[in-house]
Amino acid sequence: MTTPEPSTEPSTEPSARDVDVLVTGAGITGLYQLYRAREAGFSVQLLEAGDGVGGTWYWNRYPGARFDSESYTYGYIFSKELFEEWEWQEHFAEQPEIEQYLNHVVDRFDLRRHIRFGARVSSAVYDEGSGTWSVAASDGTRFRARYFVAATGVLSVPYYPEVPGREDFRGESYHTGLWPAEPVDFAGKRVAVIGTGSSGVQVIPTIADEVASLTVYQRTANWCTPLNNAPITPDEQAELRANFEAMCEILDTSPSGFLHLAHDRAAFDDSREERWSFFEKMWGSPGFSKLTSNYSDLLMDEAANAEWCEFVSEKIRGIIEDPETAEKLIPSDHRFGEKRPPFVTGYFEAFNNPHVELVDLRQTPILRMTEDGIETSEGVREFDIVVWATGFDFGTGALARMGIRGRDGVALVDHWADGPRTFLGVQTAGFPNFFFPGGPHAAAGNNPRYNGDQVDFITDTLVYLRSNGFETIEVTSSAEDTWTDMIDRWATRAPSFGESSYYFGSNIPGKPRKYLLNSAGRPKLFAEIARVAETDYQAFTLSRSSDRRSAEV
Ligand code: NA7
Repeated sequence: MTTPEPSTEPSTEPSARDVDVLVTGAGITGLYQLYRAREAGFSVQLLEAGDGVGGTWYWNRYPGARFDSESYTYGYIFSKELFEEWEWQEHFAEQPEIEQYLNHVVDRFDLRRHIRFGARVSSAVYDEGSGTWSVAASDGTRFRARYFVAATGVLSVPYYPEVPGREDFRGESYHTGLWPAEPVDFAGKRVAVIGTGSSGVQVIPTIADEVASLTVYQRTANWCTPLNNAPITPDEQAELRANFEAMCEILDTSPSGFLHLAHDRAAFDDSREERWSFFEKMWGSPGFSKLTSNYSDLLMDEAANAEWCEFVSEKIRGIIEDPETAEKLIPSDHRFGEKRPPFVTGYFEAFNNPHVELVDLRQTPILRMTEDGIETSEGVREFDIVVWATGFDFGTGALARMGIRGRDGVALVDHWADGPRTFLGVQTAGFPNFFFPGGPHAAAGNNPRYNGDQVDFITDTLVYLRSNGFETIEVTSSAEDTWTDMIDRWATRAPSFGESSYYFGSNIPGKPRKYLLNSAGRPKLFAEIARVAETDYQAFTLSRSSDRRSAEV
């Protein structure tokens, strides 16, 4: 990682505007933070790099981009009125509907006037004297904020692999995570998609019928299972509204923020026949239930996991007509759940289309991009459009690029040189009054539920500080150590996400291999938050400006 230069401008620079809370990022977490802080009576400004709201759901507007958590469980549940008036059209909404929803939320709660678009934070420096953050954005605006909240997301910095000659390609080239606002015309084009993670497997079947030819460059096959999406019927809409409180209860007590209840049986409590019949039910179930409602020991018992993988492999072989292609699409290097499983609609079926072809990069690696296409060890293929579905600098990518410097001018990237260190995934020692909900160590499940918990905690904390006359808050190193050690311990619990997963940062050359999620789940987060309140914020150092002045004397 590189260390951005600090701003040399003084924090009292006349054009800097004062604000209680400066939020960065108009995604689901940042908008909720804006709403909560404003409702609590703070002055709030939100800076957003894009030209519209949505965050990840603004930039990832590639064809086929959609939720794979149920729409009504991913959207906000803080307002029953909002829930009742917004009718999601599908159980797993597509990107345009998601963007419309978030715009609706912004207008319904009159949040837009607090948002500045086209303002990418370029530096954020803590000023110890005043206990404030001096924040500069790419559009020239400057703010001095008491509290700085970076809600910049975990999937916001697209990753392009270092393929020689990438810039030489003269055709159209797009990254799924930086998709243009204008529609891309795929009709009759020769298209390549590189990458078969959750994004690639959504794009591929969506454009397959439109293109002249589609070549899929796969390095690692993933355990894809059906999303089983459907429109929400009028009866289901009525049911959702009638059961709002019950749904919230389940979501608020779910360890990973999903609606799907855990199964009460281990795999070998059942006979093989019963297991395969249950697997069939899982195959037909919606989204993440294949992970959360499958046999209780699926991720812990190797034999159980292997049998589910055998079942899924049989399904893949049953769908794909060409046996060689089928074998290439069956993962051979990881078990189900070791990497983030994608959920698909028509993905395997797309390969039955004669103009869709799979290139196995394990057999024929990419050597370089040429002006006209992609060269692998088997030769050059020419393309009109190349889609890079090659993932993100996950977890810490955005925070590392904002020029964040805390006490004594220490850069966040230096403090985190060996991987992120946090308490509750919201604060890090040496960076007073700085919070990062929805960042590293935040979630391992249905993200908005965890991130919302963090925003609630941050807002309650700001209110506590105000009520008790404190102006600065900084987590202690020992609280940070305890939480970070806990995160690392949970990360190695076999056989959850493997180290080959980008959840350890392993997709980015040179990035430290450190776990970036919180696999202890929300119960652990809730327990720690409760402890913070019970112990009067012992995990933090709180101070008033008079304390700081006396310390300086
Ligand atoms: P992912 O899941 O990180 O997938 C990236 C894909 O790109 C994956 O198939 C990678 O293969 C592939 N990749 C990366 N580098 C290369 C190179 N150099 N050559 C060929 N292929 C490469 O990102 P997504 O955008 O699909 O999904 C991110 C999240 O969005 C997902 O988890 C959901 O939360 C939604 P690899 O597996 O590394 O061999």
